[in-house]
Amino acid sequence: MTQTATAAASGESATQRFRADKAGAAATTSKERVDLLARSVIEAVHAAIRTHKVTYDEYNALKAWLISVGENGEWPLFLDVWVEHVVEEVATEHRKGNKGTIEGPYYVPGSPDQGAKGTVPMREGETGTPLVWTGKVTSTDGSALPGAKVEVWHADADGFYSQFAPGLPEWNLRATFTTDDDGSFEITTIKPAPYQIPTDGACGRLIAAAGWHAWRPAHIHVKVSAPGHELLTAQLYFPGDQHNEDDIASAVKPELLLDPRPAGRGETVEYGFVLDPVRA
Ligand code: MBD
Ligand code: FE
Repeated sequence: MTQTATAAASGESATQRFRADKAGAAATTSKERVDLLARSVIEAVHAAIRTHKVTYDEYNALKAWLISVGENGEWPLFLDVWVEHVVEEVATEHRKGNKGTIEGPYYVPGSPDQGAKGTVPMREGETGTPLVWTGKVTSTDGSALPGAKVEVWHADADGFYSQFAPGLPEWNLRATFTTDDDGSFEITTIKPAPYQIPTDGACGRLIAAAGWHAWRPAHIHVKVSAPGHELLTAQLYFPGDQHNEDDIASAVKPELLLDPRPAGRGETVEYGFVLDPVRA
């Protein structure tokens, strides 16, 4: 593989993905909401300028940086890392079932369906500790949800997501599972590694300029859906990861920590999902 992953290339892919799946939402926002929210955000910027006595040099540095975020296609990355976690918190505060967390920029719908039990598509000799994950999807009243969809996606050992980094098979480490009659599923994959967001683009330059770090803890993304229930978007994390406490995307919650145990050549873990019925 001679191609290298760049922030601009993964940013461009994330931007295209967003345009294809979600860009239509603008049409449904009323004039009154746009007026309220745009004014509120602009006034928050004014307040920061007054409080910190922002200079023209700083204003021009911001302008240059914002231009490069767009040029690098990094608006999905910037928003999902520094803003989405609060949107998710507000959107799901009524729920009684599973905690969720942010989706991030690298979801792709339509991954191959493996039935109730199977292995996530991966390359021959894919690097990483094998992980067998069993669980059950239920409703908040405890009833099993057969036919629920459990979509999973995660990075490889080098921190790359298929369809956003070059040289990976299209559906590498992406799959959909469908729960069987008692709501259960069994997923075989590999444990992902801690993940660094791209450092060679505009978001990376912000991180370096501010003296932050670019790390997220190792995580497996999931979307769990069933008829009559709210879609659950979450990520699962591993105990002891040094970035569980300082995730750059602020997306770790204690309810989302797995508890894997050694088994054979790999590890095994049990984790199920409780979905909220759609509100009347
Ligand atoms: C990721 O893999 C991710 O999950 C988030 C939220 C942001 C950047 C990369
Ligand atoms: Fe991720």
